Amino acid sequence: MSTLKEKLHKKIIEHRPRTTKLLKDYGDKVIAKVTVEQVIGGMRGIKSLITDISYLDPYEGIRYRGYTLQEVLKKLPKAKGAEMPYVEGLYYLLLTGEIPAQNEVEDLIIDFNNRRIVPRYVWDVIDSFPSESHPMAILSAAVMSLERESHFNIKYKQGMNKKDYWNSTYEDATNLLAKMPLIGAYIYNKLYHPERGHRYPDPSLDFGANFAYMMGKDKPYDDVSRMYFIIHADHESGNVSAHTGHLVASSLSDVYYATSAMINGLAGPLHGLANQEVLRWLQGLIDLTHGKLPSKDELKAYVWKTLNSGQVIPGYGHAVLRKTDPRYTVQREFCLKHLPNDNIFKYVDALYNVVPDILKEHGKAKNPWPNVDAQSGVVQWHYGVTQYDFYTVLFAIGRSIGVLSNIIWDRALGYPLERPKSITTNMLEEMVQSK
Ligand code: NMX
Ligand code: MLT
Repeated sequence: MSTLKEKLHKKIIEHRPRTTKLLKDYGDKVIAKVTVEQVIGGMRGIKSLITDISYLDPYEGIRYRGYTLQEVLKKLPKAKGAEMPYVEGLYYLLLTGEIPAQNEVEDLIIDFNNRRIVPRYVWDVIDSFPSESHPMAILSAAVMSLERESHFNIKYKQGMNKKDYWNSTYEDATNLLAKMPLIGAYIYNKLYHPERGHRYPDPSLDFGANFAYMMGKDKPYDDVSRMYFIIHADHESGNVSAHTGHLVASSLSDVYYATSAMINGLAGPLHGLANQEVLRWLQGLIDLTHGKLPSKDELKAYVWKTLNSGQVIPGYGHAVLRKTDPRYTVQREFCLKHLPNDNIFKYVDALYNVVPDILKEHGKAKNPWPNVDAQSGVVQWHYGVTQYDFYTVLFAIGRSIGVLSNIIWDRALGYPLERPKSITTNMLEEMVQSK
């Protein structure tokens, strides 16, 4: 057993009695009420999911296993000379709750390397897509095609004990995670650089650096990749992608089915695809102003035009957050350090100074502040990834770290099939009248 798996096993054994006690001693304790608005309004704020991997405070933003993003970026081990930590270290942290030592991450990097081989048929699936296909559709299908590799399914058919579900799920999850950057880079090269072809990974490199290498990008794109994958990894469990992954896995569908499903949820413009939408919207503004930074009044007019035509301002607002997303801030700080004179960054920064006030005046969005997606495309564009359809694939690679960690723990703690109850409009009307 690898060091990480041993540590995880120990943590699972320690944790199980807490869940058992909660269920046995407090199973019928009421912890929340549900309003009509919540039932009709997308279940906002209903506390009905449990996870220890991350928690989202509306004013502070995300914490992974209790650590803020700044703390995660500071404390996790890094490669020599790197600004951003190893992605493998984040997987260790999310699974165990502990910051790994340098040698523990190095072991994990070797383990990931050994799991990187992608079967030929996955490349065939990707190659069979027409080149106009959206990269998220290709990614979802590529992950789905790997389903036949599932260890969980083999063990399940052999009659596995429920207590052991986590073990083969860990194998499947780690196998898939190690392959995600290869699949992403292959899709990128196929769609946008067919002349270059696929670059096979360099076994001496970690998750982030390898991705940069396969994308054909020089430093500091290795750090950009590490930063990207780390900040997008998890956002507690109610967001569409994490929730979809959890829901699908709750029927004991394997991690390939669940991850493909989470990718499909992430591909919507109100969720992960917003990063692509931000760049599309920005390009509209840049074209309109011929690349010359507009005045405050011109910016305001552009924002109001979007709102008045019944569209949302991409990259702003959030279902839970009520302040500027710390993931936005991490990327902004990176931009200030590495690309302060980038023209698109200047547009993004100028918009930051006008959009929140306009959204407040508009009076609809509960959160007028920017989310992660308002900044993420700018960094990619700067380093030459200008094909913004691809941006959500980067989000998906990052998000798979959190979703897969959650699924392993779901199985370890024996969380059951998810199956909430629905009611009809008639029933709801009767319920409110009888109150
Ligand atoms: N621009 C214009 N209107 C907005 C915005 C925005 N950025 N954000 C919210 N609203 C509107 C929203 O459409 C709704 O209008 P209506 O009453 O007509 O249906 C109203 O304000 C209330 O919505 P909220 O309760 O504030 O937001 P909700 O929780 O429903 O949705 C988002 C959250 C993120 C879907 C929403 O803020 C949005 O559409 N933002 C733009 C898209 C985006 O950036 N998504 C990325 C989110 C982060 N991620 O990576 O997933
Ligand atoms: C996310 O990272 O999943 C998004 O910010 C959306 C959310 O948390 O609802």
